[in-house]
Amino acid sequence: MTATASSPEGVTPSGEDQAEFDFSSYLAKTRELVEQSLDAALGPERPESLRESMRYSLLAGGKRLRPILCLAACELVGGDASLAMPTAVALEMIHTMSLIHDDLPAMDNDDLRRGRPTNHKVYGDAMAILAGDALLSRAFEMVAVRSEGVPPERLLKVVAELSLVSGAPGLVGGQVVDLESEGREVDLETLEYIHLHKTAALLRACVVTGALIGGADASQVDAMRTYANGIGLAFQIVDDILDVTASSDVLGKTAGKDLIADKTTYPKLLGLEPSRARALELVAQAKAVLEPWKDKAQPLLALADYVASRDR
Ligand code: GRG
Repeated sequence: MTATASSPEGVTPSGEDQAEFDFSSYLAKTRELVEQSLDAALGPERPESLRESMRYSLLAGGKRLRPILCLAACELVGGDASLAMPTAVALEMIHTMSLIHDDLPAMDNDDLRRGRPTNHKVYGDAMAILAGDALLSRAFEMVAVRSEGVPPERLLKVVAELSLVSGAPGLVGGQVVDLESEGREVDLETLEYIHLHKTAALLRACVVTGALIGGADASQVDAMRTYANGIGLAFQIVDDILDVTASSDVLGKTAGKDLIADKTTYPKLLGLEPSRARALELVAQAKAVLEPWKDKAQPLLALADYVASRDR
């Protein structure tokens, strides 16, 4: 079995073992499979300088939450997670390219990402832009060309989902409103708009595409959208909290950036404790959507808790 086709099969326990679901070993095993598939995904890129810049950011670690969500959603609806691996890799490519572009001087102007200098600090602005562009194109290639065994009508829906999330209705739209809001008073509605687009949209695409590949029906896909909106906003609230409570060393990115950039955040609008309470409430709502799946939902339930309790 090639690395790209590696399956987290056997990672999710079945039958009686479900009650003793071991999340940390699930996370470690699935992450390892994702790392192998990411490493195998970037082969033939030329010129070498571009390949190096793409690999620098794609293989820089990170929690790999997005691909794991995709694989877990595929298994939730009874699919074979190995068939979702190319899409899981594509989602991490889109996430990584968004981080590279977000860190550029023209945007958040950050020097540190995933515990190392940002892409443009090492390779220059032009190469960072191009490496991001190439990762985005490669993501679509992964889905359209490298997803053997997935019915084409499912792949078409996956491509549609990824196109929407990458563009104005998703990350780009959220980023524009975020940039335009810097230094301004922002209300809760605008803040939620930014984060539903910048952050929750990609998490939504992860579980929706995973479920589509696994053969989900329309109501199951809707449940995934609701789940992801909840964990997506919770993820961002926790991100805002960590920006003020954690160190750059632990985060692997510059802490305290939101204050410096004069950004409106959940702690600034609501206060720290109410922000924590809101994140927990959103996670509880997300988990409630998974009730019909009972024990099969254990990975996604645990991932929702992880989003709220993470420390980096
Ligand atoms: C997708 C075409 C296209 C353009 C991107 C720059 C941009 C447009 C959007 C910005 C999106 C962005 C950087 C959102 C922030 C999301 C976020 C909270 C990232 C941190 O995610 P983690 O903590 O990071 O999962 P790791 O490093 O663990 O993967």
